[in-house]
Amino acid sequence: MRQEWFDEARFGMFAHFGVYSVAARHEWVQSYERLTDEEYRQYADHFDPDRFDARAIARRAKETGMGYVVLTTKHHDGFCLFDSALTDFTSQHTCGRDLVREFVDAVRAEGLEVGLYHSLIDWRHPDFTVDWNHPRRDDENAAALNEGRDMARYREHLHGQVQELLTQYGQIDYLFFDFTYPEERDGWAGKGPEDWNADDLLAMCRELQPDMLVNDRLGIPADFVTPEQYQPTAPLVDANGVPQVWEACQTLNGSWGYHRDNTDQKSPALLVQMLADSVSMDGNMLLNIGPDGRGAIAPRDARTLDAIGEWMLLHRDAIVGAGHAEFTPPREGVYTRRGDRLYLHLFSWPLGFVHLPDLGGKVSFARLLNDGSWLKTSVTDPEQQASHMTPAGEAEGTLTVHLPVQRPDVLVPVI
Ligand code: H79
Repeated sequence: MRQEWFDEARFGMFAHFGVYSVAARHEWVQSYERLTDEEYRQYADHFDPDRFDARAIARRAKETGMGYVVLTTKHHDGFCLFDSALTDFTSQHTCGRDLVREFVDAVRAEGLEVGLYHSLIDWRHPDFTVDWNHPRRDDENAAALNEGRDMARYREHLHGQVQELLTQYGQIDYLFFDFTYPEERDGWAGKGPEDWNADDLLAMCRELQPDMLVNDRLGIPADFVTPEQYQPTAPLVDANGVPQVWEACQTLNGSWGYHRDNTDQKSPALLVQMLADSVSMDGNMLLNIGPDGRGAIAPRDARTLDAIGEWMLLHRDAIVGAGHAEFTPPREGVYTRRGDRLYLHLFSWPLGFVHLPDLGGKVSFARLLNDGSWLKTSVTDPEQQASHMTPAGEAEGTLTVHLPVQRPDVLVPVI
């Protein structure tokens, strides 16, 4: 099955890097601030990623416990990190480097799966029509800007670049297209699967890279669905109730590209909770870093990844190869399951005991995962329900796990 490695890995790294990393105020800066191509060009002219070290990124992903890494080959601004015959707006042109090649080689060398991100949107291409998220939508006479633009020619460009990526870099394991927005807004059109000729584009992916996973953002069903910056509240199913392979993509501070002045950093403990939460619902988490204007992993991001990596070192078995468990967890946390081992990720640390409904008689041994230490358990005796020694209202068969008063000194304790 195509997605076996993906289900197993559960945790991947996203890296958003481009000329917007030099602007350092969100990867949508050109659209948010309605910058002209000329105004935006200065960031490309001064794009000099002297500290972009693909091996360091790949190594960091591995040390964080991640199984795959995904790099932006082109974002909505149209700037390519690879050597494309179809445009000069590339890293090859500005700094003489094919960063996609460096990335693919480095990720493979670490034994991780290789993922590429490619934007369907291209604000710089002369044939890409102005729509509601285009930087030029507020220009005087904006509608006239669409005269002479021809999406058929853009489609050729898009398909051509995807073909380059899927034929010149060896085996690609994963492709994240971004994104489809068919609804109208503010009197402007959006773009749907027919704008990309999604059927043919997906068929080409299948032909060139038969084992590659493709996400759902062409606007047609593919291999996995991609909730962005939110956590589903239950395992995802399609309209017919069929379970979906899914991956939540998440930022460290709300921006995908490096945003220097945004200090709204999620804590390592919250990020581990989000990861456990995803796995508890049979999903993956793709955690993003935005390398800085020189291509280096920002120190605050490195510290966050270090802390998560330290947790993963001890708790890997509760994440990698794990998935949903058919038991109702206690209010303190979530379950994951791997084989016949059930893991309880405790998001809060209760006083003395945690009570697990329906698990009485089902657990042969309980321990803390971080240090392997045994935890005493007892099964609530229904005769004792009324006594002051046991909490009222617990169902028959509740397993009580006795906890030390001291919370283990890890981001999220797991039993
Ligand atoms: O590259 C990053 C962002 O710049 C870009 N996607 C991430 C990975 C992005 N910016 N804004 N958006 C995406 C908003 C788009 C959200 C949607 Fe969807 C994507 C709407 C439909 C597809 C997420 C998944 C929300 C609904 C389904």
